[in-house]
Amino acid sequence: MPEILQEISKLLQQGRAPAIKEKIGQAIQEGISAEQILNEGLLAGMDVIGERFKANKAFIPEVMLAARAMNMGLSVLKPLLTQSGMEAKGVVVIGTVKGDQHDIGKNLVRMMRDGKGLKVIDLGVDVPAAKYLEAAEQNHADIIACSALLTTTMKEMQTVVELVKGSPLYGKVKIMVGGAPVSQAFCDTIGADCYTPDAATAAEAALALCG
Ligand code: B1M
Repeated sequence: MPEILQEISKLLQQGRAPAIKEKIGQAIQEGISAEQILNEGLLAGMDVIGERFKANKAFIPEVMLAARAMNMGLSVLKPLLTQSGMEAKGVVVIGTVKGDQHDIGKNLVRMMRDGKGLKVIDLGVDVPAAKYLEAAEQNHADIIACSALLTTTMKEMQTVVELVKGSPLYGKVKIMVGGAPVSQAFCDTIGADCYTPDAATAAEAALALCG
């Protein structure tokens, strides 16, 4: 692995957002692909922070700084991971469910979908079930996409599924779910339409559902 990717991973772990921005610029100039910078630099660094957080070796302020650096890094990579100027192939309403503030995975899914030429309406974090439906109706969405990172909040996805089933959107909108605690079995149990484990497959599946 190029040394600069290890440096990016380290800077992410240290939460050094401006330095990450500079280092990513340098990696791009060295000809390293955006995908490799994302996977082997930024996400590798976030994995380390995640493990340390789990083991009570990293604490919330440190994790928040790492998250800020991650989002800064994603903003630099965004133009390279997405294509612009094409006609929208479908409309997706995306958000992190009610009670959940984690947005990095959701931002990544959004970015990959932008890259597939889908129009993505991002409702942010802590999104109540009714707000997904409201936005889907207003924007004639093809897909409602829910992200959750907490075992305590993933149940909110079931509320979204049930609200859609009782609304005029039923049959018109597909519901996609994802996030670290979510699985295919959970998706089947709540009656959502599609589960994918990562942002790249989420983008491909969304495109297929719109097609
Ligand atoms: Co939190 N946190 N956190 N956290 N945090 C986790 C999730 C945790 C696993 C850490 C741990 O203890 N091991 C744990 C959850 C345990 C559980 O529920 N079983 C946890 C906890 C407990 C908490 C708090 C409760 C801590 C506290 O306050 N005591 C608190 C909750 C706040 C709240 O939401 N109400 C909290 C807070 C925070 C921060 C604010 C400090 C920060 C979030 C900052 C932010 O997002 N802006 C944070 C972070 C950063 C993490 C970890 C370290 C990293 C999460 C992340 O961004 N990963 C996380 C530990 C870990 O995951 N190892 C942890 C990188 C991201 C790219 O991955 O989001 O999984 P992920 O997305 C993936 C896939 O899941 C998928 O695509 C992405 C990859 O391509 N995906 C989808 C995601 N959404 C999708 C949707 C799709 C399809 C795929 O379709 C719709």
